[in-house]
Formats: sequence, C-alpha cells, structure tokens
Amino acid sequence: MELTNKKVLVIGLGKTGIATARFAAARGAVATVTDEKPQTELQEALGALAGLSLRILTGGADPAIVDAMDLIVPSPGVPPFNPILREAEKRGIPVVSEVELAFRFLRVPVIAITGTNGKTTVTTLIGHILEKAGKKAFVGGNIGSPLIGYVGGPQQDEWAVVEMSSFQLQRIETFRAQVAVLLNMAPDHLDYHADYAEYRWAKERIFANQLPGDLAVLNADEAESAALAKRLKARVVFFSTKAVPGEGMSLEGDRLLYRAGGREIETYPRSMIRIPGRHNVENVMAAVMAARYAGCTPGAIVEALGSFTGLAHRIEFAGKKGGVAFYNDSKGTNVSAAVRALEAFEAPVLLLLGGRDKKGDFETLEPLIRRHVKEMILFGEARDRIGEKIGGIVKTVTAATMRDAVHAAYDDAAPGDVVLLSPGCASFDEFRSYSHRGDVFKETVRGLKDRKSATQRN
Ligand code: UMA
Repeated sequence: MELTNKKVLVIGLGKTGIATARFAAARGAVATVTDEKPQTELQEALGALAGLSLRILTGGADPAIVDAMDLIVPSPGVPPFNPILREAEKRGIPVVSEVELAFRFLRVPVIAITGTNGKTTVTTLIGHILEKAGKKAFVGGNIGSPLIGYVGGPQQDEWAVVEMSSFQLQRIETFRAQVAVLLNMAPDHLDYHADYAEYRWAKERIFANQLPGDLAVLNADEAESAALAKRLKARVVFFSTKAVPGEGMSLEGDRLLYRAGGREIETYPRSMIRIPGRHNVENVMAAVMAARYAGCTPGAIVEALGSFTGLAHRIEFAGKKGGVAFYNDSKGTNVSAAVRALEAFEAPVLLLLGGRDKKGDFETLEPLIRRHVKEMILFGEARDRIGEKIGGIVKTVTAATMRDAVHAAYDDAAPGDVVLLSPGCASFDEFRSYSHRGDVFKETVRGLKDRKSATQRN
C-alpha cells in the first residue's frame, strides 16, 4: 500500500493513534489526527507527536471531514457508531483498522491470538517459548504495543506474536495469520458490538484469510468452535481438557497428549505448568500447538513452560515456603476476579481479602469459600465490612495491613496449602497501585522464614 501523499485520517490519540500517525507521517502521508477529548486532556499525545508534519484536531472533528480523505484509520476503542465512521461508510471512504494497515507493511509471519479470556497470557507465553527456543519474536498488538509501531522498524524477527481484540479484527481485510488461535468465547464488549453474534463474527475474522498450510487452533470444549472448524481453510487442531480430539491436544490424567493423523505424537507432563487452574491448561495447550508450528522442539517447550510463572499480579506464583505455595493476584481488585482466582485452585486456600472497599458483593464468594477456603485473612480498610458479610463461614482472622495478613496466613498454613492474595478491593488504602501491593506481597513472601513465623495478629 502506498501512503505517500495519501490523505489519511487517524481517529483517537491513544497508543494506537499515536503510533499510526507517526507511521503515516513517516511514509509521506498527508495525515490528520483527531480525538474527541479537549487539548488539555491530550498533552501526552501532543508531546509524542511534536515536530511531526501532521494536522491535529482536538475536541473532535466535523464528520464531513471524511470527504477530503483517502483512508480512515480508527483506533480500536472507537465504536462503529462514531459519527465520523458512520459518515465515511455512507460516503464509501475506505476504513481499515490499524492492524490491517500494519499488515500491508508486515514482512514476518504472524501468530495471532484472540478469545474472551486468557489471550494476554497465551500471547506472552508463546513469546516466552519462542524466546527460550532461540527464535526472535515481536510480541504485541492488544497486549500493549501496536503492530503499526513494529512495521515502522527494521522487522528483524522470525515471528510476530499478536494479541487481537474483536475491535481490531472487525475491520481487517487481508490480515493473514499463519497461526490463528481462538481460545474461548463468552459475551463481552456488548456496549460496543451490536450483539453477541457480531462480537463472535469479529473474533472469527482471525481465520478469514488463512490458507490451507496455515494452522487454526480451536477449543474443542465449545460447540460453536467445533462447528466453525468445518468452514475453515487452514488445518484445524483442537485443544480440550474434557475429551480427546482427533487432531490436537488433550489432558489425560497428569499428561498433555498431542495427536495428529490418529497417532500420539508427543506427550508433555502436566507438572511442567506453573500457572494454576484448568483454564491455564487450556491456555498452555493452545500455546504449545502454536509453538510447535513455529518450529519449537518439545524439549524447548517443556523447559520454557517450567520458567513461565504467568503475568505479574495475575494469579502469579510468588514462591514456596515450608511447602506452602504463595500466589499474587493483586490485579484481582473486584469480587469477580477473586472468584476466578479461587476457581483456579484445588488445594486448600488461605485467602487474603481486603484493601480499600469498592463495595463489592462479597456474598457471591460464599459457595467457593465453603468449597476451597480453609481460612480467610481480612485486612486493610475493608476488613470489617467483609467480615460482616462473610466472616465466620470458615475460620476468619483479621490483620491491619497486608504484610500482617501474609504472616498470619503463613502461621496457620500447612504444607500443600495455597496462600492466595486476591483481595477483591482496591489497593489505595496502603499502596500506590495494585502492582505496588503485589510487589510488596512478593517481597513479604521472600522474607518469610522456612519455619513458621510468630507474628502478632490483630
Ligand atoms: N476516542 C475518540 N473517539 C471515540 C472513541 C475514542 O476520539 O469515539 C479517543 C479517546 O478519547 C482516546 C483514544 O481514542 O484518546 C483511545 O483509543 P483506544 O481506546 O483505541 O486506546 P489505545 O490507547 O489506542 O489502546 C488500544 C487498545 N484499547 C482498546 O481496545 C479499548 C488497547 O487494548 C491496546 O493495548 C492498544 O490499542 C494497542 O494495541 C486495551 C483494551 O482494553 C488493553 N483492550 C480491550 C480488551 O482487551 O478487552 C479490547
């Protein structure tokens, strides 16, 4: 695609818009960028674009501006009902997503990952396996580094591992992934998509331009994905924790088996997985199949999995002391995140809940607490309210600070137990942010003696 002297309108001045505007300007386009926010709220973006030959329209733009444009590139967060986009569609002005524009300039093959949950974990994990296998890879997309920023550079990698959102996928045209992964589907982003069908349609676009030699990775445990397989051009492999797919990976006891052409090809030990929960077994199986396709050996894959402890602050393994495993889910700042975190464990859990109260509905935790939790340690500002709601359904103690809560949990934990910080609350009563809280949690765990400590309880 030639951008020189093309009149390009970029909508949105977040990460994507800034990278797209820079790219368009570098390629000689006559670029305009617009954002609905006023200038006062866009200081960072304006700083990032300073000195470039661009027209910048803050506080929005008249939709009629599209008349003067050859191409419109909306940021992913710009909804389809945005008036500028509506006008462009009415007048037949081409609109492409940033990933589509980037793809036109991309020279390395793509592993693309989408799904409702787990896509950041799988994207990161694939990047980690490739790196451990000695393969250079760019890791980006919805995870935080726009693909357009990458194609402006030297592109010296063997693979581009790209997390894709439905927002990005719905406006692709030629974007092709040699490996495309659809992890799972559940209703989401219904404030943006017209309905679930449209959201699903956008996600399935990830397979749209695949060719017969490409790989499509699907979840065999979701009926809609199994039905989708019949319509795809690429070779389909499935993952399942419940059944044994003819082609793909399954969980059988403590082994992950990879089958192709009706034969068992490879076996991986489940124990190589350091990230907890059945959902993470699915994530790992999808990542392993993508990595195999990219030429990683089973040995390299097993080794890489052994050093993958997940993303920081998301059910992150924080160490083992005296046979007790500690997990940091400081990102779990609401009750539904605490539900997901608890669901990830089978072992008895000592659960750290608390922080700044967001008035979460802690009662929804009750069934899981009864099933999984040996003890609750309530801390911080919210400890009394949480105690009023669910205190006493299992052994409950309180602590003034999160550090005290860690010590209290360790005092009562037995070998084989899990101590989980999934606080269901904001961190600001004690910390600057959830990541600060998570870092202090990890530091406290590191400081625990291998014997039981005798910290005073509150
Ligand atoms: N804006 C307008 N007009 C509109 C809507 C927005 O001008 O009608 C402006 C806003 O004022 C703002 C800018 O657009 O200044 C923001 O654009 P954006 O929301 O697309 O944000 P970016 O910073 O470009 O980040 C986007 C992704 N955000 C969304 O999809 C909402 C980031 O994913 C992604 O990391 C980044 O591109 C790089 O690819 C975030 C996300 O929440 C993490 N994604 C969703 C998810 O994972 O569930 C899809």
